[in-house]
Amino acid sequence: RHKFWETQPVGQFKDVGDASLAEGPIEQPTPLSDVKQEPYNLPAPYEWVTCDLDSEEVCSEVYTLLTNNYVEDDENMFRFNYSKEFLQWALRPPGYFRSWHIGVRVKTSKKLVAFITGIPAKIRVRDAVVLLAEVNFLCVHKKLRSKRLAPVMIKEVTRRVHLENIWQAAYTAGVVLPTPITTCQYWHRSLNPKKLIDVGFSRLGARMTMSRTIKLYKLPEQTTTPGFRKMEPHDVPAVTRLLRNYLKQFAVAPDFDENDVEHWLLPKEDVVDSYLVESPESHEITDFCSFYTLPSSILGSQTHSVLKAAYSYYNVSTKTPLLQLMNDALIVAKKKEFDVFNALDVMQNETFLKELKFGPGDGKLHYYLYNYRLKHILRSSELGLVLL
Ligand code: MYA
Ligand code: JJ1
Repeated sequence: RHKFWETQPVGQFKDVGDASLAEGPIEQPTPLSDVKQEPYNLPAPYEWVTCDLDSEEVCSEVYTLLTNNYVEDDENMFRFNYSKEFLQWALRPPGYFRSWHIGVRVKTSKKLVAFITGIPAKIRVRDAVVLLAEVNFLCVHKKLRSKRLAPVMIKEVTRRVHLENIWQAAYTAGVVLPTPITTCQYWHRSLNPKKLIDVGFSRLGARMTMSRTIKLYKLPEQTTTPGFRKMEPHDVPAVTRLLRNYLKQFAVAPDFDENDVEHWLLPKEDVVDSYLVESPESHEITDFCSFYTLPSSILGSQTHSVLKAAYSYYNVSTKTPLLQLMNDALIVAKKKEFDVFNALDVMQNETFLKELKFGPGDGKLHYYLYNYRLKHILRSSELGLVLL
């Protein structure tokens, strides 16, 4: 059934639930001198390129490939539209490897037709901190689908990760592969219900009019938590402490240091937003919330071309109830003219989703580890990791 994935060191369907197999790496590392030195073979018309994302021109080519060919919903109504600034942020974290930004071009025309990336990350899996590659942005041009290019691209990124002496990876997909460590549900909170209904993202509920719907989703103009403010550079040490302490409770979560927090969580316009609560009395940082900006192209509409979506990222509550903190996040997202606020049912998100009028979407997101076995599938609430 999975001619490629059956050959890879990943949990196989036949082994699900087999507690006799140990938790940890599936295969041992080989000496670096045994890692294949030459790239895998592509079909003759194509060639490998390393994409230099410092180059405005290359970045635009990647942006165009993804804008026209990346992930769509199951009815092909919307397509992720990651911005160039977002891609540069997502792909150049501390310690990134340029060699993991892999393109495929047509030899004759030099047109970019496929892409896959890795970035290094430290992820804690129960008690073990694993240095791994987060693999993302796998994309094959629509005209080149079903030619088995994806397996070659996955093998090539694997080879380049191995060359850096890294032997594990984490990735997400909307499709079921061998075998998820957990499966998450997408939830959506309407901020601009009229537009969402107009473009077919959501529907008028039973016995609901447009004006009742708009009223249902209305939010206050101002946030409610005293001391709620945007994160600033001098907050990095306090936010790092808060987040590290919070993420301890999850079975799988990033092991962020201050450099990571500076990169991933300091606000970057139209890319990532972070807010925190500074106690008006003690000036302690007690709570934190963040979301990233990922618009989608609207494929069919005469009236609107982009859906502006915020995605819940990392949130920590120690003093402000999470429900109140996330309500403030919705208020700032609405002020920034997002149409919808999306979240997965990871971490403690289930404690606010229904109450804050999120509704379940038609999409699921499966999380995977490469060359690392877990004895048991996790509940989504045991997952402390959000990939972009
Ligand atoms: S997930 C986002 C993926 N991208 C999209 O969905 C964009 C739109 N779709 C496309 O561009 C193509 O349909 C893609 C497949 C490129 C997805 N992850 O070439 P094919 C398997 C893994 O004939 P195509 C993200 O970016 C499929 O089961 N495998 O198919 C994370 C089959 O194998 P098998 C996938 O449709 C990516 C084979 O590919 C996926 O032309 C993580 C068919 O190949 C998928 N999303 O192209 C990658 N979709 O026969 C893994 C299909 O066995 C990283 N397939 O069932 C692993 C870790 C590597 C590093 C390890 C370091 C140590
Ligand atoms: O956005 C998604 N679904 C929307 C739109 C559905 C359009 C028809 N298919 C949705 N809308 C309902 C919202 C409604 C608002 C009021 C309350 C009730 C709910 O459900 C879905 C997620 O639900 N998104 C996708 O399908 C996109 C792909 C998701 C998989 C991504 C995998 C790629 C990751 C690689 O890193």
